[in-house]
Amino acid sequence: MNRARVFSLVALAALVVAGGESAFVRQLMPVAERSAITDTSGRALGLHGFSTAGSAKSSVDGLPRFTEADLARENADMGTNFVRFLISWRAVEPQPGIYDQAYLAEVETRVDWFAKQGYHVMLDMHQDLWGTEIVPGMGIGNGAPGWATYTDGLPIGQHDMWELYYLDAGVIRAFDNFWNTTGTHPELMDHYVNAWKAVATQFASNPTVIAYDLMNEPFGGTLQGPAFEAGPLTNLYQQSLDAIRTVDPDSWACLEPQAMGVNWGLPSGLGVVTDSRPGEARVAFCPHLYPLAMDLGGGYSGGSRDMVDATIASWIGNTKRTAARLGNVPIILGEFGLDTTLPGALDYVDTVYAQMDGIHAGVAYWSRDNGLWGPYDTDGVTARNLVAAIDRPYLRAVAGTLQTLSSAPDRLEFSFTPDAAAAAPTELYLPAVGFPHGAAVDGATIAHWDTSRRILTLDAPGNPAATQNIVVVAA
Ligand code: IDC
Repeated sequence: MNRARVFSLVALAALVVAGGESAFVRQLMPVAERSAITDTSGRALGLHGFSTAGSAKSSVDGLPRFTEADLARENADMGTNFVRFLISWRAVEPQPGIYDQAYLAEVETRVDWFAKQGYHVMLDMHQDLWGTEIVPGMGIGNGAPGWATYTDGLPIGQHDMWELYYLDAGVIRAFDNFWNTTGTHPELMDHYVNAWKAVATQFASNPTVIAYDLMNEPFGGTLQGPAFEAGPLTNLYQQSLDAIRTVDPDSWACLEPQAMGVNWGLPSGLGVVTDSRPGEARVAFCPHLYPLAMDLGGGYSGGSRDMVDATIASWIGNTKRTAARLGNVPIILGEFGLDTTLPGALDYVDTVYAQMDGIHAGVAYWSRDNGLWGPYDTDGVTARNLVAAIDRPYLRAVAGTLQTLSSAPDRLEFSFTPDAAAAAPTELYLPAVGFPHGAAVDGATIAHWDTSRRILTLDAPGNPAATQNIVVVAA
């Protein structure tokens, strides 16, 4: 990392540190019990999986290079139950007002692969740097359709680090036009909202799709921090959810904060989004975690490790406060990841999962692409070191409200308040490496042990009124 790049990243940081919640607001936030994303049986879900996949960003058909066999391999190797599946506005609405039903059907074919393996799907409307057409033919950005890309002739440079394109005038202008900060494109946000309605129309009756991640890593252009997040971003989310609710009363809406700064542990100024569905609100907070010290190339060792730990600590505090402020909403870590050849990389992965257990957050690792950040080599088959780090014990679903959770490679300990209305049992995933001969359980009775899928099912508790304290160890 040369000095110029470090300074550029520090400049990015300076753009956003002025934003966020005030210390006053922070002090008033209660640390309240959070709700959880639930399945159709009313169980609180533990979500472990990948963002699948970056390869969808640039493919002509908008689909990731990912096959049903790839999914079977992933499930056998790591026991995942969740996917953050990349879709894009350019593929949903290739021409203004024209929705590509063939594309949506292809997405649903993939959703059905996940359904057969017992997964839950979150559809992620992905974008980076606005769209593929910010510099036509260069493959720099992704997400928005060409017809919605207005850089107004402003320049876009050339950078080694993709994030630095966010500082270029042409990219900033494309966002300013979308958020209608320029006052010249009020139609663009309406199109985006209606694109979500088209997606929700396709998936409303598909129980495998549990959530919609309304926008990947929102960027405010010339608006940053609360001016952006509490302004046009909250407004777009509200309009999108309202449109989704006209066709889909049940799926969750996942709200990402602005990425810049919040990815590094700074607070979010996102506003409250209300859910018009009857019953409980189904809104979740889904930030990303990318410590700046890691971006600077230091990995997770020495002084860089200390900085990363400090980032994780502030990220957790700020994430909990924002989730409380948004209405005690559930948390999903929508992205974290790194080049796992960096020093200490797997320790970092372990640390993040342990910390997310502590706040009961679902996790989607970035990403399910082959190569240095992913679980498999470029051949798509040879397991990399990441596989062992992701293949960890976790709670797939709990028939009640989770109170505490902690895990080690050969142990899972948790407590929960049973919910008599839950129509399916508590389920755990226990990897072969830590549980070669299955599990012994204290505090509950084993109903079933699926040795091939490595899923342990527990009987409903004898006394449903009492908090259950359960310890699962290797047999
Ligand atoms: C990265 C891809 C990289 C691509 C870049 C721009 O790994 O190949 O060139 O996007 O499209 C994010 C983004 C996610 C990024 C990821 C890793 O949400 O799209 O993928 N990342 O850089 N935010 C922070 C990191």
